[in-house]
Amino acid sequence: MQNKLKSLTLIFILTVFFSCKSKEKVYRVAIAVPLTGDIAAMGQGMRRGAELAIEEANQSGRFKYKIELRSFDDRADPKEAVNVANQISADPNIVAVVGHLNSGCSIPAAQIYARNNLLMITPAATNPKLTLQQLEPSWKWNKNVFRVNTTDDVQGQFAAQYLIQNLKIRTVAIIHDKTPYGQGLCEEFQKEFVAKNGLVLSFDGIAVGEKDFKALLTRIKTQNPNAIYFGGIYNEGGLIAKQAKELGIKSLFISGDALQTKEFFKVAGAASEGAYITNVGLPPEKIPSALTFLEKYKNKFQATDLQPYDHYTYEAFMIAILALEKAGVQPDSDAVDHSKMIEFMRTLRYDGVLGTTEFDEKGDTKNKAISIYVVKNKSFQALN
Ligand code: ABU
Repeated sequence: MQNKLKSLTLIFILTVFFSCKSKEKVYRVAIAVPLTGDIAAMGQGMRRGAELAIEEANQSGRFKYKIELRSFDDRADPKEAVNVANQISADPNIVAVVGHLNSGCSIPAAQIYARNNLLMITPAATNPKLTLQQLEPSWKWNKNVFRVNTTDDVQGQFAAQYLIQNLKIRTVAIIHDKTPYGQGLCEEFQKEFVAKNGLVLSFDGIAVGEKDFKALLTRIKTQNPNAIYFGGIYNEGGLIAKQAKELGIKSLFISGDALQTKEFFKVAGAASEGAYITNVGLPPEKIPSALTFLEKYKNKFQATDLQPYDHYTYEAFMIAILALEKAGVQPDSDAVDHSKMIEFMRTLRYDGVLGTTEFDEKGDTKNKAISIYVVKNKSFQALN
């Protein structure tokens, strides 16, 4: 009889324990980036940044709920990004989305999140239109889009000024990949380069996925530009740098943030030496508040290289989680107030791995720092 009573007591305790456990509230934060395809290396890096942030938040003991990461693969394809945005918006437990990587994906996906009043923070898309579109009369929704990295108008201007003032470059050939990022960056660069009395010898578009640039580069060789400015991602950028060297082109090669990855060295090989690359924000090694993140990243992911947007993604997650904690979670129910989370973002002043983040009326960070690197011995050496 006593044994039976003990068993029943044990069953009761276990039932109560597990039913309490299963009632633990879970909030999800989504990441939407390319996890497969040609630029998956950058998307996978962003997911590593997200994993670190979620792990740290759950281990902090700050929350009565659990935060879960949900990953979505947009394959760097704008149509897939819209599909993914619809899936994310349909999950009532998703409280915010961090993404997308590509401006061409982020711009249309943002409209889906806006319709569903879901907070979106991009840690990588640099085309100004992403946030500017929220000021258009056709934007009937909450201004839900925020960006923790600065934009291509700032980056393009910086590159043009650096070439003219620091490197005494007078003539350039410009090549872009016809995406909102690549073409947009080149247009901004061109505007400033011309304004500073530089001469643009040519402005050409190539296609993402193209592999042979010899015909275009042979024409550019006859122009003998001081520099080739490229707007696009490391696969095409690496091949252009490599094939230019093979053709004996001596022009300096310069590009933007989507080439600040060791993947560029793998594609370009020895031709990456001497290339100049700009990135949005300061090098994380130079930001004291980023050092702990860098150490944790190294400990968790060992020899895996930091990709350009991993620390931005970590920061975007930390901010989304803070918005959930301070404004989203309601004291008397499990429901999340999405409008309050978005309002909270407008008042945010956050000191983290990117330095201080505050947002302007468009949702862009007020931190406009740009860094520039030169490639030496297969590493990016910061010049500012
Ligand atoms: N920021 C460069 C890569 C992502 C994009 O803006 O398309």
